[in-house]
Order: sequence, then structure tokens, then C-alpha cells
Amino acid sequence: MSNATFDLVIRQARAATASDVFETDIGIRGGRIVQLGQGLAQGQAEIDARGRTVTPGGVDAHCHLDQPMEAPARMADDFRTGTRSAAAGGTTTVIPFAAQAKGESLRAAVVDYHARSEGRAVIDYAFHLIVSDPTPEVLATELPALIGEGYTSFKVYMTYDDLKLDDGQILDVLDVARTHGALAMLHAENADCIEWLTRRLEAAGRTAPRFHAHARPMLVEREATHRAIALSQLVDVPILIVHVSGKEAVEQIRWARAHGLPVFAETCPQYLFLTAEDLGIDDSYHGAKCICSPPPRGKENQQVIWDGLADGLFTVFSSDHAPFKFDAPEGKKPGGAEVPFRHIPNGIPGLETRLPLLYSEGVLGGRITLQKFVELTATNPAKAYGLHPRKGTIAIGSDADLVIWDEHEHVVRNAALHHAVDYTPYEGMVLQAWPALTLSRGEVVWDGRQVVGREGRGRFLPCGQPTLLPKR
Ligand code: DUC
Ligand code: ZN
Ligand code: ZN
Repeated sequence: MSNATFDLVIRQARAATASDVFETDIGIRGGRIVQLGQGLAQGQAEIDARGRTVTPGGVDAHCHLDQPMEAPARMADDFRTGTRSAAAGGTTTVIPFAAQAKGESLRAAVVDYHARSEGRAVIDYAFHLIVSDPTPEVLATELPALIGEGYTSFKVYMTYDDLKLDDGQILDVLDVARTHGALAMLHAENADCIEWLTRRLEAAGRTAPRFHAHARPMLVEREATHRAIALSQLVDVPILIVHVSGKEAVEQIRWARAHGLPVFAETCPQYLFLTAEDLGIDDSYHGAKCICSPPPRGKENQQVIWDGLADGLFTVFSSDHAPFKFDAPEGKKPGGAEVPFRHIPNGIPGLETRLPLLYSEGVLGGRITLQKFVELTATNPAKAYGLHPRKGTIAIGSDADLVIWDEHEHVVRNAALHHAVDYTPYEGMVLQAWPALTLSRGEVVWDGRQVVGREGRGRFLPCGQPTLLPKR
């Protein structure tokens, strides 16, 4: 038996947290960081990280895995392929959604989602809830009980017939969040405007994928963002607006912040690296690959999102991985056909590419600091969803979830990714970095060539209350 003080020591890391960058050895025992400093004692295993940046493993707080869908649609990734893909891209915690179907209990959705995840994940995971049917029973009993059990965040949709809530229902749900200290995430798009525009486009024969963006202009997001802010102000509760895509929604959030309102916002890689043109400049069906909601905007809008990341407008950077195969009847070609945009499943893959894109183009591209990268991709999501400081930082006592970066040219190729989707929107993009190693609780789960984490080793994480703000 070894007398080593540590199970593993990572030597001479250039470690980054949301506040600092410092050279240190990282001593790991029992899956946790137990010592930081120079010249640590010998570990049972050692990794030389000299000259390498080491960041906390990513917390992807918005992704969809094996979420039940209306037939024929089916998500390409389950907890096995999704978490393998996440690990290969430096993410060590995912928070997908246990989605309530209308007429179903929330508890049933959670039980079902545990059955889908049990024994499959390679990295740790928690659940958000999706509340689509806030009955008196859900509001008075189920939701408070689930919040108490560690499901402390839930998403509310302002669009999609099968998911959307009206304003009164949103107020009811926000009131539960306030009473029980949970965080509501809002999908802010005006459903009636989208339906009205979609019908007009259809009447004019404009049904190719690119018209998805025409049916969801920025105004539609701006109006719903404004309304979400007003509803949260009425209830006096913090909210987080997910997948913010455009300048006009950003302006609403800036207004809210300027008025001292606790409105948090998330954005995603697709709003930095894609534009509406990726949905097609003609009527080609390939544009379906980039259909997501809200849609990517104009080229000039990308700078607005970069600015919001750099200046603190955005709190969280997530993938919104919503994986559908392109060439498949359960994916972007429902039943095997090229269909009008209304019927194309919404979402793009991005779990594996989220961190490399932002590290390469943001940090190495000189647009954001390394500390800001850590804050957006790990620390803040862990705080927002009650997982910090166990997750999201490099500190004594935290789980040893770490990424060691390799700063070399790396061309994104779908063939090299680990999701079960048959494309990536970022095919051929030349990045300057990729994770050389990903560690989850001190175990290597991605070794730079292969996912080596065992399926089923990932643990479910009950979440505490959000800690982005002082306790109210
Ligand atoms: N909203 C999401 O959060 N993900 C995918 C599609 C959508 O509309
Ligand atoms: Zn959404
Ligand atoms: Zn989503």
C-alpha cells in the first residue's frame, strides 16, 4: 500500500478561477481537491501540467438529453452519449430538463427522468424541471416538495403550444419560486406573434428552413423578455432569461439591470458563431441543421453578444444542446420528409464544442479574460443552480472536476465528436484549443483521444438554493 498523501497531484498548473490565475500544484484525494500550493508531496499518480492552463470542469446548465418528445421526433443523445460528448469537450456537470407534459404530474416527470439517466452518465448531473401544467396541486404541493428535494430551478416557456404558460400561470409559478427560494428560467418569445407570422409565411409559400428566422424576429424575443421582466418585478423574484439571442432582448435586460432588478441572462455559442444565413440563403433544406429558437441573428448582432459576455450582462454561457439528427425521420426530416419549417424539431448540438469555442475565440481571441471564461462556463452556473462550491471552481473541498487545456490548432469535425448527432454546425471551424484531459472527481474521463470515463460513474446531484444573490 502506498503512503502517498494524495491520490493524484497535478503539477505546476496555471490554474484559473473566476477571480484569479495562479501557478499551483493541485492535490486530490477522494475525488476532491484537498490542497493547493507549490511543491506538494508525492501523489499516488501524477500529471505534469507545466505550461498548461487548468480550469474548473464546465457546468453546462442548459442542455437537453433524452427528453421525451412527441413522435416522430426523438432526441439523438441520451445520458450516455450526451455525457460522453460533454466530457470530451471539458464539461463535467450537465443540467438537463425533467419535462412535465400537460396532464402529467411533475413528480412523474422526475421519476421518469431518473429512469432515463440511472446508470448511464459518465459525468455528474442535476435536473431542472420544466413546468408546463401548473395545476393547484403542482403549485401547492409538488413543486415545493421537489424544490426541497434538490430540484431548485425550473424552466417556463412563453411559446410552444404543448409547453407555454400564460401570464397568470407564469405569475403563479414565479410566486412559488419566490416563496421557496428557487430560480425560474424563462424562454422568452411571444407565441402569438410567432403563430401569426408563421401563418402568413405559409400562406405565401415561404416554408423553407430559412423562414424559421423570419417567423421569430428579434421583436418577438424583445416583447417576451420585457414581459418576463415585468412579471418578475411584480412578484419581486429573481429570474434568469435563457438563450438570449439578440440586441433587442439585451437592451431590455440592460434596462432591468439599470433599474436594479435581479434579472440574470444566459447566452449560447450559436449566437456568437452562427447567423440567420446559416439557416439558408436559398431554400436548401440544409438550413434545418441550424434551426433553433430563438434563431441566430445578423452578423452585427454577434458583437452585441460578445459585449454582453465581456461586460457582465450575461451570467451564464450554456450550450442549449438540443440534439436531433439531420438525415433521420426522428430528427430534422420528420417521418423521412423535408417538411415546412413549422414542423422541424428545434435545436442544435453543442455540448462538446461549447467550451473549446469560447476558450479559443473568447480567451485566446482576446475578447474575454480567462477568469470571465471560468465565471461564465462553470462558477456562475454552479452558483445559479445551487451546486457551488462543490462544482464550478478550483478550491479546497471542491470536487476535482478539472480541464487541462491543449493550446494547438484543432479543426472541428463531426466525425471526431462523441454525440450521436450526424452533424455539427461548426464543421471545419479552426479552433486554437481543445481539452487535453478532463477529470471528474479526480478521475480522467477524457484523455485527449478517447472518453475513458465509465458509463454509470456519473452521480445525480441534488441542488441547493441559488447563491448568485444573498439569501433573501
Ligand atoms: N428552447 C430550448 O431551450 N431548447 C431548444 C429549443 C427551444 O426552443
Ligand atoms: Zn427554450
Ligand atoms: Zn433548451
